Amino acid sequence: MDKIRIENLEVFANHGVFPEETKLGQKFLVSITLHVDTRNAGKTDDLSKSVNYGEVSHFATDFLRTHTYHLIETAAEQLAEAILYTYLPVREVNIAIKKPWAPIGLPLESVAVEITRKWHKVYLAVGSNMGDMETYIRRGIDAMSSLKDCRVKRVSELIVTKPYGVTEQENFLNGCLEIETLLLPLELLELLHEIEAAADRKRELRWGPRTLDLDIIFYDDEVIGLPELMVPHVDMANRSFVLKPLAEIAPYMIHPIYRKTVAQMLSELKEREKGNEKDHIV
Ligand code: A4P
Ligand code: MG
Repeated sequence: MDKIRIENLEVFANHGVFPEETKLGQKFLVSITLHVDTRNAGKTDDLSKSVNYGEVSHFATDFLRTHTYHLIETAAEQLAEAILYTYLPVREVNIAIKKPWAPIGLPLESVAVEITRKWHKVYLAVGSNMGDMETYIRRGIDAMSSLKDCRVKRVSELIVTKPYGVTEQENFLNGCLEIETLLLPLELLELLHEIEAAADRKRELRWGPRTLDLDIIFYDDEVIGLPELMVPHVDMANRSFVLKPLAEIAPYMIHPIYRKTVAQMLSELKEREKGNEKDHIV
């Protein structure tokens, strides 16, 4: 993606662990790289189609002057989030904060932290087969969209499906959603567990009945193999209750390992299930 760079913006502010730093203040040098698609602005010569670097420079200066943090790590983290919340065309931001006068009692040119933060595109599968299933699902989605660091972009139709795995249980209501989030994968998993817990979810039986289940299907095109989190979801290729609603909102999304689109995975699953009793869509 194209980039707009602001380099070594000088800001006099009060961040630091020592009391004299927060009291007297010192100079910080701030570099900001905005990942923005500038093609349209470049073709039309119209600033409203880009991001105004002057405005962002003033925004960063005001932000760093009006907040006081012990750590430049925190200053960079908070500034990155504030920019990503405020300037919608900015998909990713890189921030470096240098402290040329760091009081460490030794001569040094500067110390700096540099971080990159971005909006991640994530697909989630949602399911319920207890109580008022639709209400549990809609409340779960609302809980997610009420958070600053998550934006719900698309929600598929909710479909009734036959239970897969443990088959002696009620039918499910299933769907998929596309979200954008600043959360990292394990932070997102923790959030999903909190939303499930708020929906009276009890973990009694694996694959058993549940009020609300939220699974991460894709996280950008990352492949994650941790004991507590596997992405893409390991069994998605065998689940029509995932692939069908996912194909509605992201048919051309490519599985990063199988290198197949969601639509292709769905049609291959239908082919495999043809003729036997395994069609899980009611
Ligand atoms: N975990 C690992 N990878 C992921 C991921 N990509 N997303 C871990 C979310 N969680 C992931 O899940 C167990 C643990 O899996 C989590 O703590 C997390 O660390 P859980 O939700 O606590 O338990 P579970 O849901 O009973 O087990 P599991 O294996 O996640 O079951 P599934 O795969 O969610 O399947 N039939 C129909 N028709 N529709 C359904 O929605 N759902 C299930 C549950 C079975 N049959 C179904 C449906
Ligand atoms: Mg689950």
